[in-house]
Amino acid sequence: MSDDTRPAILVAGKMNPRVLDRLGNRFEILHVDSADPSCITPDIAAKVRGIATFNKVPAGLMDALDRLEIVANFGVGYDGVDAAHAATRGVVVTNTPNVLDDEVADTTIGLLLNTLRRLPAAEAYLRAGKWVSEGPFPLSPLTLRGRSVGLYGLGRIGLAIARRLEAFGVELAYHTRTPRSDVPYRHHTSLASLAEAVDTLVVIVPGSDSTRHTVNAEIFKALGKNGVVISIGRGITVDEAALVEALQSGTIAAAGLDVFENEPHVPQALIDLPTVSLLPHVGSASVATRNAMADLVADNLIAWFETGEAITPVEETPFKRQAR
Ligand code: NAP
Ligand code: 8YV
Repeated sequence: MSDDTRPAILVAGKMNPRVLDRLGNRFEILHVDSADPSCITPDIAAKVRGIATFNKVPAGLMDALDRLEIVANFGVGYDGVDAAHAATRGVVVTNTPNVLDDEVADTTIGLLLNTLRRLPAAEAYLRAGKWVSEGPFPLSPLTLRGRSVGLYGLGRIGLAIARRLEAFGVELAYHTRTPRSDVPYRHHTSLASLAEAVDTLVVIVPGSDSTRHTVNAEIFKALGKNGVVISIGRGITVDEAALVEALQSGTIAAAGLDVFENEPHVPQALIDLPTVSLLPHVGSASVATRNAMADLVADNLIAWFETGEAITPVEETPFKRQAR
């Protein structure tokens, strides 16, 4: 074994290069191919005290690392990190809240307008020379004008989306488990009640057992034939098979999706539908915002080992570092 005394950080698979640059000489970085516990050799197990991850740390990987203290996730959503298991082990999990709110909210507005006004199809039409050969692009059957928008989730990003939508002059309502006291929008105690009340649903809840497939056939029926669904939280919240059915049958009018159940795989039936606007999970994907996220990943690791306290621990693991 080496006599390196720097804390060892495990990177399983890919990591944003800025995270690795920022960790610099303070840490020893150990790379393995995947988050599968079988990748952990006795030498790695004896050293690793932290993990930097793109949202994939199963319980088995934590259990293969006796000295593990911290899992620093690149992303605000940490549904791929078993935070409940980390809590039982006294391991702190950190994520990247706040620094991406505005970027993801901007993307959501773009996706909403693309879906309603068919702007990507209009651009493809121009690029294909059809404006010249066939004349003006067909009028969009849908518009944001006169719509009422329901937000499923009104946390950091949901609120940033709502603030933007206020400027568009649409009616706003929301569903969360706990109503907020600091917003003027109408709260609905159930998602079904929200879907009955609005014609446009923006899905910005975390992926979890409590949200899995909650946007389903019942919700599409409640939205109605003018209904539009925009999904920017996590793919598992939307029942994709039921969504395809609802779009094909005209139960709802259109959908815009940035996240999918089995990324990067997108069902061909969705790709084939002209009433769907699709993005490859780019909500936060600008260089500036990804740099800010990378800095927060690195700063959490640095703070943990230098001050004994992480900057943005998730709610399941509000731990401080004990002398170990
Ligand atoms: P947040 O501040 O924790 O907000 C989550 C919101 O969802 C809260 O309003 C919460 O309210 C609500 N919620 C959670 N579980 C619920 C349930 N079972 N039923 C109803 N409402 C529920 O999180 P955030 O920072 O806004 O991020 C939200 C999610 O967006 C992330 O977890 C991530 O998955 C996703 N995301 C996607 C991208 C992208 O690139 N597409 C980028 C960033 C984030 P209550 O707790 O009161 O219910
Ligand atoms: C990231 C995200 O693109 O923060 C999140 O939860 O979904 C996105 O901002 C993703 O986590 C990077 O892996």
